[in-house]
Amino acid sequence: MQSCRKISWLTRFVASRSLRNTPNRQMPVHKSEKRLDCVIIGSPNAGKSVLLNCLINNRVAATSHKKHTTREEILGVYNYRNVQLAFYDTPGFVSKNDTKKLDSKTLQSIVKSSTSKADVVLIVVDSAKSLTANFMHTFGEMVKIGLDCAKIEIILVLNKVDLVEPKTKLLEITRKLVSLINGIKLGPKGRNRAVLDTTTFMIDALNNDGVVDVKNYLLTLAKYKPWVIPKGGGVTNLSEDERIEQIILEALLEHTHEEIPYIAEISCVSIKPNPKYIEIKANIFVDSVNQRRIVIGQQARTLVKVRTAAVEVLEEILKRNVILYLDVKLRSEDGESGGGDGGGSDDVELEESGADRAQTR
Ligand SMILES: Nc1nc2c(ncn2[C@@H]2O[C@H](COP(=O)(O)OP(=O)(O)OP(=O)(O)O)[C@@H](O)[C@H]2O)c(=O)[nH]1
Ligand SMILES: [Mg+2]
Repeated sequence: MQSCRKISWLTRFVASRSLRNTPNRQMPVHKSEKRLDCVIIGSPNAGKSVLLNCLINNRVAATSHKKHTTREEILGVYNYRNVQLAFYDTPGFVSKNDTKKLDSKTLQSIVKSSTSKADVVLIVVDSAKSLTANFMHTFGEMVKIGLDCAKIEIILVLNKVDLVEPKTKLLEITRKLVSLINGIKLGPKGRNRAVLDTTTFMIDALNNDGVVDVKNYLLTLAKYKPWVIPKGGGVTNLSEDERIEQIILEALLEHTHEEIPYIAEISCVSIKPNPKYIEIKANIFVDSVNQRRIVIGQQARTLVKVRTAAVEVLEEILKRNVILYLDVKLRSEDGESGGGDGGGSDDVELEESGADRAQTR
């Protein structure tokens, strides 16, 4: 994850909430405001969310070494003088035929709906992975969507270049991918698609290497239109609850079994600021008793790890001490338990488990 600028979530919470319900067209148009809508697409695990966080110098999207971390569109903005770069992170793009783990149609429809608002589509590629026939097919599908939707251009972003040796390999990768893009431009729907430029960047998003060049280039493409998030309105359209949920999800991905994070649903129940700390309560909903056991772990060890990891990030971002209560619940108990009091007979609320009292500040 990237380092984070100090932000005041609490003061921006109300602004971001009301913003989510406000269609752009109702915002006053300031003639001096410029904006560029940039949609980030790419295969699962290509590093899209790391790139988003890096581009906006902040931490809004969960990232992990596991695939399908991002499940919904996430907006993050970077403001420079009168220009706002609006970046839309999307779920990993999976081919229509790929039905593993998650509903590929749902994921594709999220990607397509995000891409429809793009001035620029950034196609992120994990350059450390081999260009298999399967990948090239999926890449072709992404290029078609990009060329059909982007109003200005598509940008090829070769990410994870730090993992590629020798570096001359990158030229070969670029040649193959650009020739596929050019082939699509010259194809059946080529007339409309061919007018768009394609620029290639090679970056290491994890170490913020080369990302500033992407940003500087995008700044030159911005057009006169109102900002999607007004000045002082924060860096994302995610509510404070959703940002906290992203952080807990990231910790859950890090510390639990492969399938669990895909099943689990995190719901922030309350955020109570006190003079010395912020108290946050969140539920983790799962489908079965067995899944709950996995999330909690023996003597609540897994849940303690999840909580410790989440608290560390929350404290870094909020610059405050955080007390986090995690309650693992069955989805079927949701209604009965009244939304997070630990009403179900089998519930484990971490603060009461006695396993990590030392964390309490
Ligand atoms: N070495 C290296 N690792 C990277 C780089 N960018 C991202 N990663 C790692 O790649 C993994 C995936 O990163 P994410 O940003 O979560 O990938 P994503 O494309 O958003 O994945 P989904 O949301 O699942 O589609 C994480 O473990 C990152 O730390 C990079 O430039 N270099
Ligand atoms: Mg992601």
